[in-house]
This record gives sequence, structure tokens and C-alpha cells, in this order.
Amino acid sequence: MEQKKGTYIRERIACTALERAKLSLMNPAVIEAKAEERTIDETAKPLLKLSLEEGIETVWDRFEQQQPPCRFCASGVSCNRCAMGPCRIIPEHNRLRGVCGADADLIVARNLLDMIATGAAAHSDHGREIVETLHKTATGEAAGYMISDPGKLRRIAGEYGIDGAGRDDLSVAADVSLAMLEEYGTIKNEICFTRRAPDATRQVWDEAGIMPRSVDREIVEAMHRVQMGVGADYANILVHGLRTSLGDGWGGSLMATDTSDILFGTPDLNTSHVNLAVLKDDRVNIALHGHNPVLSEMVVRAAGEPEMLDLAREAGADGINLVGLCCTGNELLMRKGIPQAGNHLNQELIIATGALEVMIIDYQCIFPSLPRTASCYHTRIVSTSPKSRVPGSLYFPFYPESALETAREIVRLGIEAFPERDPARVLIPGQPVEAMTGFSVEAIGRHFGGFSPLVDAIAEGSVLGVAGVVGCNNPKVRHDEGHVTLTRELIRRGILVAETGCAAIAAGKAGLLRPEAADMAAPGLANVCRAFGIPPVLHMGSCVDCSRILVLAAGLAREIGVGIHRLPIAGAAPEWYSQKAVSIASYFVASGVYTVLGVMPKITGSPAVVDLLTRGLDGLVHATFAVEPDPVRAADLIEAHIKEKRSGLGI
Ligand code: XCC
Ligand code: SF4
Repeated sequence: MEQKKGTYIRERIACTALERAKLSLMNPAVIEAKAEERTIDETAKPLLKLSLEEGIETVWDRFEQQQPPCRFCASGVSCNRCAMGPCRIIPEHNRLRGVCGADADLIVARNLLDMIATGAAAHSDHGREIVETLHKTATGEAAGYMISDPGKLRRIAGEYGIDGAGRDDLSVAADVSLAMLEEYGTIKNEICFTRRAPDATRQVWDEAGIMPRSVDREIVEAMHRVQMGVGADYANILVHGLRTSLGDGWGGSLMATDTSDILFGTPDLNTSHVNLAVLKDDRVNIALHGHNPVLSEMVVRAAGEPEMLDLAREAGADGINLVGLCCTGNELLMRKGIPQAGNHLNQELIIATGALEVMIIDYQCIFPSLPRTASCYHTRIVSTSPKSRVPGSLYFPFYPESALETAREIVRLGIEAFPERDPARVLIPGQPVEAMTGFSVEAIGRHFGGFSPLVDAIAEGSVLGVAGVVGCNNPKVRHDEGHVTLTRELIRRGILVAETGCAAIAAGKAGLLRPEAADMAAPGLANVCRAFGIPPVLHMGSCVDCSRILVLAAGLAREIGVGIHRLPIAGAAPEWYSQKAVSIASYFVASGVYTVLGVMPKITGSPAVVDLLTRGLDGLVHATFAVEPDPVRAADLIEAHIKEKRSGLGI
């Protein structure tokens, strides 16, 4: 169906908040208590109270409405895959198999493989769009984009065996982008970037039969295996999940990261600000939400143009203030120092500030209900991806060929909305917190002078080990508390923390991305941080940039001369919700990194699956999952694991 540019998808939504407020009429003490129990983000609390008072529905309200959850779904033993079902396993009633004969183990494993494949597909499809943009840039179809990191382009050309000597950047980029696009369906039976992993790790994959053959192939095969009547052995299904996830981590996500670096610049250390207070009451505020930097980079350019600033002044504003949300925000924060307004559970509250003119969304992690929230304010929600049209939003389809032009139109929309802002309803609570970001692997290498100083610090024990704390927010966990408590505990124990995604944003809001946060770290780690002028928590980027953590691990492993599984490192996702996070956790484990989840996956209906994931995988990939909702106990697990790995290395 053709959707005209600049028009509403379906129709504009009417605000129903007041009716809801009348329905609820909550007493102030209850509102106060709810805000406290829902978040530890001090800038979020006043807005949460406001939304409760005014009946502006949020994710927490919907979460409450959904309680209690179906216990079959929650434990993974419901199946809705085919038309003979739906089926549930209810041992008490002697219902031990679905109509087709699938038992609890199979149903749980199939559901989990489905999640992994979905997450891997999301990351990889995002990656493909960026690689396509690189190709269009190379062939001159995407005016406005350019090669920002030619050095990285040529290093990657080298990995593909592309001879760049005597050729200009664009012609090399044409070959590199085609080689990357080919990875999605390659018949070479191996993804090129898996060669970045140390030999010992690649050997583990070969022996386990999980070397990813191409990005798409593993995802398609996963979908094939969950079709009724294909995969019937839960273990065989889960092992394919590992293979699928490796195609994400070392394939689709890594290509997303590296191609974004080539196009927009490899992040380097910079300082910016984080939390909802980065909105400015005298500016046109535009938030960029989602995951793909291809559009947002152009919005940054458009918003800086003198004509736009003139227009903003004519509309009575002092300028244009761009802020980020979630991972599009992380991409901009890492590369451009654009302030980061918040993470997943902040996305509705930023609208409740009453000071947001436009929220531009691309895709992933965007609540479909955002236009309902915006309907009670002057805020425009702008959908930009043909694959993520959100009813009630304005549609400005975005294509690399006409990127800058579209970006300008959206910025103008924000300027036009500014006079409609109601100053009486503006609430921008608190002050922004400073945050140092930009820790790409390249920047870390440059800043430390190679990997050896970090390896030395680990060897002599001033740094006990490294933990990757990543992933989302989830209303099942008090907003940010899982991330912040775990991160504080880890640095207190001398463990250097690398973060991405919403975890990194939580750390930023809590002040853990400031060099002064070294004061909260164990003395040895604190000294290393002070010597290098860095915080004990390194912001390494967006969700797809979890691939940077893999590359960092590979670099440390090569430096020591071991497989990744022998390093004193661990992963954690304290507040995960997304299928993408399941794929990330799976490729961490498949790469040899012990990973602790703070939210229980839907697997408890199969003790066999639980046992395989938390113990059995050790025999296959030398790493396992653990689940520990208490962040202090999660830190205990990680510390014990790191110490064990240290003694394995004799340090
Ligand atoms: Fe989404 Fe990437 Fe999760 Fe945050 S962390 S809720 S996936 S924005 Ni990746
Ligand atoms: Fe039921 Fe089997 Fe169909 Fe699932 S695949 S819905 S368990 S019959």
C-alpha cells in the first residue's frame, strides 16, 4: 500500500489520558510509592508521577495490567506453531505432549531457537541496510554520505583479500560492500570476520559444528527447524541456536558496527551528557530513537545547517537540540557526542516532559503505543522505515538516495511544532550527568597504547578481569537498578566493565561513565583508570556494538595466546527483554564467555534445557549461561568465574 510522505499512518490518535486519570484517581502516596518502586532514575521519577496523575499510560501500567502472566507461557511450555494447536504441557493433568507429540523439552527449545533467530535477524538486517548504504555511497547513488574512516575501510579490504593499492576509497568501498553483502548468503561456508577470533576459539566452533556458514543461512535453517516435524531433539535445536547467534555476533552485527565506522567514523573518546535533563526548554527538541544511524547521521547534518537555525529562531526558539534514545542514541553519542536522553524505559517519559517536538523512530525497541503517548502533547512521532510503520505516526520514508532532503523535512516539522508547545506543561527534571564515551576497540588500543598494558594490568592483578554488561530494560526489574548495582559491585571488586546498549545508558545516568567514578573502584583498578584518565566503565556503543566486545576479547586472547574461553572475562544482561539480547547472550556463550542473565528466560518448563544451558554447554563451548536476578549475587558469580579463569592461566 502506498503511503504518502508526510501523512499519518492510518490516522492521528486522540488523547484519552484525562478519562483514564478520572478512572484511576490515585492517591498521592500511592503515586509516590509507584514511582519509587518502578525506577532508580531520578529524572524519570517526577515524570512517572506526572504520567500517573494525568493518566498518561506507560509500559509499567501495561505490565501491571498483564499480571499474572500465563504460567505455561512463562515457563516456555506453550506452543502455537501450527494449526493442530495451541498446545500446553500440563504434567498435573497428564498432558505431557502437544498434539504433534512434542514434549516439554522440544517445545521449550523450539521457542528459544525462535527467539535467537529473531534477534539475529534483527541485528543482521540492520547491518545489511548499512552495508547497502556503503555500496550506494561507493556507486554515487547515495549523495551526502562519504567514507569517514578510510583507514578502517582498507584494513577490512585486507581481510577480504581486496587489493586497494593505487585505487581511490570509493572504488575500494564498492568491492568491500559487495563482499560484505555476499556474506549474508555466502556459499563459502564461513563468515570472513570469524577469522578475527583466535584459532583456539575457531577450533572449538569446528569441533562443536557451530562455525556459522553464512548470516542468512543459519537464520533460515533455524526457521526450518522450528517448523512442525523437523527438529525433534532439544539439544540439537539449541546447538543450532548457538550457530545462528555466531552468525549475528561475528557476522551481521560486526558488519553493522564496522560499516557504520567506515561511513560515520570510528568512535573515539569524547565527553557528553546523559539523562532526560538533556532536553532544553528554549530549543526545538528532536529525539532520535531506534537503532540505525543511517538516518540519524543525516538529521545531525540537517539540524546544523544555518537555514534551519534561522527558521528555528523565527519560530521563537534559541536553536535546535538533538538528543538520542536507546541505540540510535548510543551511535550518535559515541561518534558525535550528541547527548543521550535515556534508555528503553525512558521512551515514553521523554514525551511527558512536554518539551519534545519530534521523536524520529527507525526500528527496534520502539513501543507501538508511542503515538498514543504523543497524542496528549504537541509531539510528532515520525516513522521512517518502510518496515516499521507505526499507526498514528507521521510517515517520512527514508532512503539513502534522498537522505539529507528527508532529514531537512523532518527537522522543519520539529520547528513548526515548537510554537505549539505549552510552556505550562513543560517539566524537565534535574541536571544532565557528564559521561565519557567512544570506547571503540580502536580507541581503547590507541588510548592504552595497544592491548599489552591492559593484559599486564590483568596479569599483575590490578585489574581482576573484564565484564561486558549489556542489554535492555525490562519492567520486571526496577528500571536501571540491575545494571547500576551490578556495575558498581563489579568495579568495587576490581573488574573493568565494558558496556553497550541500555546498560551503558543506565551507567551514564548513574555517573559511572565519569573518570571520577574511579573513586568507586577497587584501588588497583582505580589506579589504572587514573593513569589513563578513563572511567572504570567503558561505553562501547549500541547493541550491535556488542560485537566490539567480541573483538576486544579476541584481541586480549591473541595477546595472551589462548582461546577466548580461557580469559578472565564474563558477560551479563541484568535487565534484558529483547530477542536480540538472547542472540547476544548466545554468541557470548558460544564464543566462550560465561554469561549471567538477570531475567529468567522462558525455559523453566524443561529441566533438561535448563541443565544443558547452565551446565551441559561447558562440554561443548567451555562456557555456560547462568540466571541470577539479584545483581549482588550476580557479581559474586562473575567474580568467582573470573578468579577461576585467572588460576587456570596461572595468574
Ligand atoms: Fe533495545 Fe538497543 Fe535492549 Fe536497549 S539494549 S532495549 S535491544 S535499545 Ni541492546
Ligand atoms: Fe501443538 Fe505441535 Fe503444533 Fe506446537 S507444533 S502447536 S505442540 S501440534
